[in-house]
Amino acid sequence: MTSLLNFVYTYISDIARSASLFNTLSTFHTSKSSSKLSHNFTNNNEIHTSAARTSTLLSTSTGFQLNPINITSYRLASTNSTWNESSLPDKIKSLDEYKALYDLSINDPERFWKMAAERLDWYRFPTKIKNTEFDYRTDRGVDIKWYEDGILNVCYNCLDRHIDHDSSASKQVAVVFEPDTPTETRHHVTYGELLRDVKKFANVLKKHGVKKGDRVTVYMPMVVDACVALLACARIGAIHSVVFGGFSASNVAERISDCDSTVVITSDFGLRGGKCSPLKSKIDQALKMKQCSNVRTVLVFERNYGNNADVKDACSDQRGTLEWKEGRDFWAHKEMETVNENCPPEKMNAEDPLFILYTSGSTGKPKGIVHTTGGYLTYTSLTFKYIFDYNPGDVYMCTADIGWITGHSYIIYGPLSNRATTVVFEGVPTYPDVSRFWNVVDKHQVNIFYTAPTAIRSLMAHDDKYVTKTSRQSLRILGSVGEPINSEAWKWYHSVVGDSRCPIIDTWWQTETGGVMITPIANAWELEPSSATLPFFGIKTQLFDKSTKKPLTPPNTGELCIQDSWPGQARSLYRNHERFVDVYFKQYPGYYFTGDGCEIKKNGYHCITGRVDDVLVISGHNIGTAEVEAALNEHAGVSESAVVGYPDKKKNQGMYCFVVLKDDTKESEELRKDLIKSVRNTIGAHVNPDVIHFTPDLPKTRSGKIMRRILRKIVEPDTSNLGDISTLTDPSIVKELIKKSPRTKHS
Ligand code: 6R9
Repeated sequence: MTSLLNFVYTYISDIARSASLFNTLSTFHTSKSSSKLSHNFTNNNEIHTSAARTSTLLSTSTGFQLNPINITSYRLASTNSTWNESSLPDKIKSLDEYKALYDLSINDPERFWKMAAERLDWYRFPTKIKNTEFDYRTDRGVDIKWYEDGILNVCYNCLDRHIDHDSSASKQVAVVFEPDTPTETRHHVTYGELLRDVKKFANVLKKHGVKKGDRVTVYMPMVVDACVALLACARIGAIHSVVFGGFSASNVAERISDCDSTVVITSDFGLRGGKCSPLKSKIDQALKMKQCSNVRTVLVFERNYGNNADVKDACSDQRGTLEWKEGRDFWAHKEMETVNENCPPEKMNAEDPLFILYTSGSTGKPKGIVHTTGGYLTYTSLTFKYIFDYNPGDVYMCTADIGWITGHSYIIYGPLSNRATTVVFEGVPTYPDVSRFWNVVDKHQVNIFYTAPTAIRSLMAHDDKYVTKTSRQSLRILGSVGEPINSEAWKWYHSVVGDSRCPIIDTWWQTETGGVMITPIANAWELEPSSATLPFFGIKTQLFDKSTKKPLTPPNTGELCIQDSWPGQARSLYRNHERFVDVYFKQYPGYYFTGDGCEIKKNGYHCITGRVDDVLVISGHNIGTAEVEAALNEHAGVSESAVVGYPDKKKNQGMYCFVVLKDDTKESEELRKDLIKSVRNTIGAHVNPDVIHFTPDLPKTRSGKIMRRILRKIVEPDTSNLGDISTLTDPSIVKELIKKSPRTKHS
């Protein structure tokens, strides 16, 4: 802790020296947690800051942006300032500074991304920065290389180098572990301790024959050992493939065999919301399947309660039943006792793969997204630092699971490469009650909090008192990722959770993009509810018309593409470059196709409208389901909704709305009519929901995304083949929906 404080003080005095701001230091010390930045909503939902900002030192020194943004077209009007420095700034303080650097990043990407790479430590600094081709019609075809002759190690950059540069880093907390049961004794892990465990575990992997380039499947709960597993792979150059702990045995088997892993890292159990999840048994089941016959080693971390005799062990019934295959299964902690602590990091080429992460595709066969070493780390490291305005000493918490890209990029690699303190949260937002997030924020004095709209919507369905009874004074920045955040949820997050004082950083990106692409930069410019605002450095967006395939000039709405490569992007699909090109580069030759719709407004702000395949065509009108959902969610009684189409001879498609009501709202015919009316009022009289189906819940994937594929099948109706529903949080909801659907009854 002392070192943390030292860090903060050193930092403050550095800033103070450069900005001659000694007189504001006391304000900073005392007001960091109590300062107010008040936002007023105007009629058009724009937010203007009305009070002088005191919550961060730099804003105090520069003054906050009080004027509306002066961008008249999508191409940001150039500024008078150009970037003449030889390195990147520590933070982005204003829209002008952003514009100067943005111009540079687009006009001279080599120079910009060279400066970004200088933030990392390299064994050999690259002489070639960018070498990329997006056009599949060229002889070269789609081919993406960044820093191709550079040599570095990701684990070294996340751990060793902080200690090598400043020995006090070894005592700084790297990971704060918040267990599922709040009363379980938590342990904080310092950079020194994490490095020691990673080195040992890396030696365990080596002992079991894992070499550079080998694939290792990781199937772990949200515990510190998961970070150890990933960083150990990175240290020795093994390619990790994390499979989310909620996936079924057959899903894991499919992913183990697709990338041909011979080693699996797991845990005996996992805990979520007080329930025990038998991870090791699921691996046992998976490995009995023929396609996994190549797996020769399973390394098992132990999840126990240590000295917490007072905590009920939710796994106690199952502990005695663990299967153990001698010669294949090994306890990680025992193996770690047999190896030494010395494990030099492997020297990796910048384009060597770092990991594979499977994401769902439209065909049902998962896509093994491949990310590489140098570009990925440069990008996640820079985005983390700028977007969240991370200051030394800040405590940062992201509620994602390491099974998803957000967990990879913004729990582990982005934060640790910046010497941040990152919270690993094992639990769920609603256990033991719906105050959990905010209690954790208070307990660990979290300054930056990053979560998903689905969590926000589920929490706002309950009484505000579950939030307001907590302090949350430590919070400075709130982030959102994963889906469009409707303006009601945005406003609730901003005003109730953030006490109208924390900017909402709505970050748009994808597994394929590696890191955040369109986003506000904390405190640099004004926000609008439901807008991810502006592209990050090096990201040039382009809209296209879906039917004519012609480029559109903003302000406009269309299909979102990216014009040129950025270092964090996926290089390919594992052993399937052809599918990579087909899915992302064939629709609009020369562009990366995101699959998302987007509106770019007059001021250049981007609003993601949802997946483009989520568009209904009703009586000749294109209607984004996300738009209808937003309208339904605006209604005071609605917690959440999902809209899908079904075939209709007259109108082409009919509109079917699944609606989850808030705790205190009862379904009624009157409410049904009211909802239809408000959709018509909000979007237009051409938008008429045909069916309103009230339901207590929606079928969701473990990462919180609504599984529309299943909803579509229910309303078509074609319920004979629903496909795999084992990845849902609660598969039983599907039966309920089928039973109650007027379309299944009458079919
Ligand atoms: C990081 C992540 C990617 C898809 C993406 C889009 C949706 C993510 C969003 C958002 C609107 C945001 N999405 N962030 N939509 N606003 N801020 O979620 O990756 O799981 O691959 O999902 O999620 O549709 O295309 P991934």
